[in-house]
Amino acid sequence: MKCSKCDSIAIMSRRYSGCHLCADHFTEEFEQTVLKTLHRGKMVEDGDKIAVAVSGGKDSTALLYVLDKILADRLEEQEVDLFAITVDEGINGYRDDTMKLARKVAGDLGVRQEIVSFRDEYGFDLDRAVSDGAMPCTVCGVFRKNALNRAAKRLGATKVATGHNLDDEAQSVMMNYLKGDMERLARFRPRRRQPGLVPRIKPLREIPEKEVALYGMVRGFYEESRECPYARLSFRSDVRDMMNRLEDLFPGTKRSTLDGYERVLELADGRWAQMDLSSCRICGEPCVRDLCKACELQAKLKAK
Ligand code: Q46
Ligand code: ZN
Ligand code: ZN
Repeated sequence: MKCSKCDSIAIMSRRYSGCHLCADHFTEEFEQTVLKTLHRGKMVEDGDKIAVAVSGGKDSTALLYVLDKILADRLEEQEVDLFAITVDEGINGYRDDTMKLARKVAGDLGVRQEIVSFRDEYGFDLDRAVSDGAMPCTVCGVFRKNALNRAAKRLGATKVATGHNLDDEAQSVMMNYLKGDMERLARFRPRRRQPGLVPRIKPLREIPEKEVALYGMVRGFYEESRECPYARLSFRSDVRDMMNRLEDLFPGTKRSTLDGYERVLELADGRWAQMDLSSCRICGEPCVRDLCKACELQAKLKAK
């Protein structure tokens, strides 16, 4: 099959648009889409110090690679700065491999990297918390968010960039709809800054997961990594399977889920209140009540 833009052989096709692309046109389009996402969301401003959350998985390594590439001139001119933060949750038989990949990609690109671990920050490996009965993805999500924000502030970051792709975003929207969690759904797309919270940017949010993986393969840095052993235990995993099935049957479902959410947000503007966050009385991190989720969890785990 030929590329829709030139005579070369296509390496991918999109069922929802009928477009086929060769390797060169695919990478060009991928990088253009990321640039457009950055511009549209005014995600990167002069003077920004961007902390890229790099786990070593395919999304975050692609994110570090593509940001380093498309911001190359601005990095050279020192208009912006870019570094990696890797959080080691302590997941035996899984994290060691991805940590290696994270170190490799940061090293290859010459991007400095800060590593923080659950053990150092909270006194627990995730495996230990799970063996004490905790829900893995709940603990993981709460501690990781907290650790990233704390490390980003310590290192003077003005933005935290994460590798969430279109699939992740559509899943998150669907999960919050299914749970009826309107407050979380409103917070999912923050419209204002909250004190103490380094703003997050998601430059890959318009790109399907499969295309993020393909970008890594075409650019030659993709390495197959295992799935987290806890991944199948989460609600997200069921929603992911459901969305994948729907996407197979009705191509474009993931994109329309996200686009529909954006339209609902516009229509509901001002009706879904985004709470003012306060500061945790123990660690000072932003939170909804007087204790942040990380301190709450840490206390529960210590009590066990
Ligand atoms: S690493 Fe952590 Fe994921 Fe593993 S425990 Fe769940 S949240 S599945 S991205
Ligand atoms: Zn082409
Ligand atoms: Zn706290």
